[in-house]
Amino acid sequence: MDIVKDLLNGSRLALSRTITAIENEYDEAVDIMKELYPHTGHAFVLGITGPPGAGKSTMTDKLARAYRNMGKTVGIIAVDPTSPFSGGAILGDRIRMNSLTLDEGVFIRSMGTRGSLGGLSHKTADAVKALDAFGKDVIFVETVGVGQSEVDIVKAADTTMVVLIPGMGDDIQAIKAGILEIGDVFAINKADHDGADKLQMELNMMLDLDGEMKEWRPPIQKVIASQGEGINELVAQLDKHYSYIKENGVLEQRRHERTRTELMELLNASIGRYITNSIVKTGRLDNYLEDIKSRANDPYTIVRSLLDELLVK
Ligand SMILES: Nc1nc2c(ncn2[C@@H]2O[C@H](COP(=O)(O)OP(=O)(O)O)[C@@H](O)[C@H]2O)c(=O)[nH]1
Ligand SMILES: [Mg+2]
Repeated sequence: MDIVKDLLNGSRLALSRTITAIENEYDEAVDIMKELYPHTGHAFVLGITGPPGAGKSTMTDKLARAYRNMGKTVGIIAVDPTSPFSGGAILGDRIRMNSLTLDEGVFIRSMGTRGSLGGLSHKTADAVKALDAFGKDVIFVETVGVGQSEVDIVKAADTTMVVLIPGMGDDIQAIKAGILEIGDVFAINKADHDGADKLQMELNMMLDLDGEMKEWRPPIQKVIASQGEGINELVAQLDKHYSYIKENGVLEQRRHERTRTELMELLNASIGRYITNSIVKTGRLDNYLEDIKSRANDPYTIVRSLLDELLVK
């Protein structure tokens, strides 16, 4: 496909169109992904999550610049599950990442919810692959919050960084289960505000309790993203984690798990669609419903016979 050739040859327009196709679930997206797939698997994917306003975009901007200074190319996907807007960069993010927009070595894209959240995590994963095939060395996936849907989104990442800020009060209790599970590196941003040390202490306690059996103890880095303070240290921590997962087979294991999940989800979705096409659209479903309601038949028997009919050839 021409669009794939162009993307692989470095066309930003082709990359942009590809992500649009992924986002809108155009039929051609599947064909594009097929051809891009052999070119993926090279980028370091960094997930960044945390509450709204924590400074994720500000931090992404600074981190991206740090990686650019090391000669690496950067892709950024800002995912906002609460926003119906997408396409270009969400305005606030664009301002926050101002310094990057003129850099040819950086590609920024926002994605919002056009469909379901579940769909969003799958689309994010495909967008990451497009950036990867394009040749980006480092790909940031910024997503709001620390709930289950965000956890799904950051599953596309090799390393996950959780950004917290002082003054969240009891919130940290509420989110701790989720964040302890997914955070490889913790950043306490807005360290210029009161309470950063207290938050660090609380977090350290939680990680100590949680981490006894774990080989990797997530580091906690204090940052003032708006002033660029602590960014180099953060990059060092991220690099350290990436080296660790590469050397200890964790990266391999995570990618294996991710590949498995992806294949299973794709398969389930395809089977679901196939069944929908054969039962719902042909009107057979309504007949079954009548039979079930009148007790002429039951759901279990119908499912069994449909499976025999549709899947066993
Ligand atoms: N005081 C202070 N403000 C910051 C810091 N980092 C970011 N901010 C501000 O916090 C606000 C939210 O930042 P943003 O990056 O958009 O947060 P996001 O929603 O997590 O992406 C912006 O007004 C930033 O300028 C920091 O280290 N200290
Ligand atoms: Mg943001």
